[in-house]
Amino acid sequence: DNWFSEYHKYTDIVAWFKDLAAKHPDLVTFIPSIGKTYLKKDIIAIKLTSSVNKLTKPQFWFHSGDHAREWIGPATVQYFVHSLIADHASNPSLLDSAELIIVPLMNVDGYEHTWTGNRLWRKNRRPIKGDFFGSIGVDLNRNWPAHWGEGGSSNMPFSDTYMGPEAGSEPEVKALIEFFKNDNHTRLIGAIDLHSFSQLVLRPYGWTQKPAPDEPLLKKGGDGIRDAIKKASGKKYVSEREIDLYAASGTASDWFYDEEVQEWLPDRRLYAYTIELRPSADEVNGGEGFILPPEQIIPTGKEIYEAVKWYIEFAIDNV
Ligand code: 0X9
Ligand code: ZN
Repeated sequence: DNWFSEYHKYTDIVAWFKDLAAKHPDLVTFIPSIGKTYLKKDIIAIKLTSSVNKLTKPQFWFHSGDHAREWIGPATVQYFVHSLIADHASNPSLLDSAELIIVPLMNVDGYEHTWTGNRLWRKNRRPIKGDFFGSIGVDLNRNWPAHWGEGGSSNMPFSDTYMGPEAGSEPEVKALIEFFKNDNHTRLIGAIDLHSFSQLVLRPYGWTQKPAPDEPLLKKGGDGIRDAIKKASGKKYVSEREIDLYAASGTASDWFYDEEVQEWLPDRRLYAYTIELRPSADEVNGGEGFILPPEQIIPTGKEIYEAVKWYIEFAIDNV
C-alpha cells in the first residue's frame, strides 16, 4: 500500500488509474479524456462496476479536485476505488448492484500549479480576459449553471470565489457537463463532490433557504454518511444543509441535484452531497487545513470507503 503513503502528481494519478484498468478490465473502464482543461490537459474518468446487470443497475457519480489545493480529495477517491476492487472478490454485492462513474481530478491545471507554484491555489488557471489586475482563474465550484451568480460568489476576477464571466464558462465545468449529458446517465441516483476541509457532509441546497424536495431523505442519507464515518474511525463529521454552512451559487452539487436531475426527470430522487474531508476546522488555522499530512490519506480513505458503501446501499434502498 505504498501508493497511499504520499500524494501524487497528475501524470502519476493518470498512470495509476490506467494501470488499475489494465489489471481489472472486468471492473474498470478507463476513459482517457472527457475533455481538456484550459492548458490542454486531459481530464480522465473511470467507470467501476461488475458485469452483472450492467445495463440496468443504478449509477452513482463522484468527482473531486475542483479546488486545486484540496489534495486529499483525489487521494481519497483513489483509496476507495482501490478498496472496492480489492474487496470485490469476497463481497461482490456492491459492484454487482451499482455502477460508479468517477472523475477523480477535475481541476488539473490548478492541481499542477499547487505542485509547481502556489501550494494554496484554489481556482483553475485560465487568465481572465480584459481584467485590469491580470487575474487568473475561476472558482470551479461557483461556475456551474445552477443559479449561477445568485449569491455567495464573486464577480471580481481576483477573488478566490470568482464565478467566471458566465455560467459554465470554464472548460473543466463544460467537460464534466458534456460527459454527463453525452453519456446519458439515466440511472443516476447519487452524486458526490469531494472537497476539504472541515469534516462536513453537506446536502442541497447551497443557494437558497428553500428546503430541497427530498429534504427528509437527503438528511437521512447525510446523517447516515456521518454515522458510518464515526463508526469507522471515530471522527466527527457534521451533517447539515449547504446553505446553513454559507450561501454559494453555481456549485456542482446544486447542478446535479436541481438543474440537471430535478428538471430533467422531476420524479427522480437524487442523493447529492458535498463532503468536506479531514481535518476538522478546530484542528487547524486557515490554510493549514488544506495541507493534510500524507499519513492521513489511508485513515481518511478508510472512513470514506465505509461511508461510500453505506451510502450506495442506502440510496438503492430509498430510490
Ligand atoms: O465553498 C466551497 O466550494 C466548498 N468549501 S471549500 O472549502 N472546499 O471551498 C463548500 C461548498 C458547499 N456549499 C455551500 N456552502 N453552499
Ligand atoms: Zn473545495
